[in-house]
Amino acid sequence: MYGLVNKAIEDMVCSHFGEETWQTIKQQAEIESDTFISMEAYPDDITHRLVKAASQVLGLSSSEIMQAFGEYWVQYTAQEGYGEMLEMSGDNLPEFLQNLDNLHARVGVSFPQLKPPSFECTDLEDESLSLHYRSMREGLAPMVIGLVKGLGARFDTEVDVTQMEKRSEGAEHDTFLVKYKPNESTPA
Ligand code: 1MF
Repeated sequence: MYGLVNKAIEDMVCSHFGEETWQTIKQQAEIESDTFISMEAYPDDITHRLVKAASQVLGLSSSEIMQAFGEYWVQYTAQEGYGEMLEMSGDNLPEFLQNLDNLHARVGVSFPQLKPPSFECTDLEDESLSLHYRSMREGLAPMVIGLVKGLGARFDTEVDVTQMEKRSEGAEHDTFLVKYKPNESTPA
């Protein structure tokens, strides 16, 4: 994945646990390079090693770390140069989810080594939808749960995500039931 992903993991760990903990995690993951370059494509193995090492050092499950990372990614990319792109992708949670394939198509034009996942929305109701996630990568479903929660925070929307079908258990792809409720607070 692009170095931006590994940089986001670094930023998340450093902001919560400090630079020293990050160095320990990097060492445990046997990462040689001092810094990641956002626009360089790295082997997925690097990211997986970082998640595994973070899980060992912090005493959290890999799935907890990936979920936290998904939530973090939404705010991190918003402040690291992709704010405008995110703004163009929708004003609310269901709209944003329906525009994700377009977002990845736009990123993919400039960065050809992107391996974009696909997100398809079906069964659209007032307060729920089914989200179908298809990816060239395996094992990232917990991150998707975090990503949707991160979008909930972005749009001030209460969200509940339940995984209905798991590729890891033989399904053709991962499916999530997303229930949401915008917070209709009236500004003063
Ligand atoms: O292949 C990739 O390197 C890759 C990296 C990140 C593919 C997708 C993504 C984003 N995606 C990660 C989880 C799924 C991965 C998978 O299944 O293969 C999260 C998608 C997402 C979901 C909900 C809400 C927001 C989301 O992401 C917004 C987004 C997506 C891509 C980028 C930024 C924000 C992006 C921008 C530039 C990139 C890479 C990704 O690469 C750079 C960076 C700096 C300079 C040059 C290229």
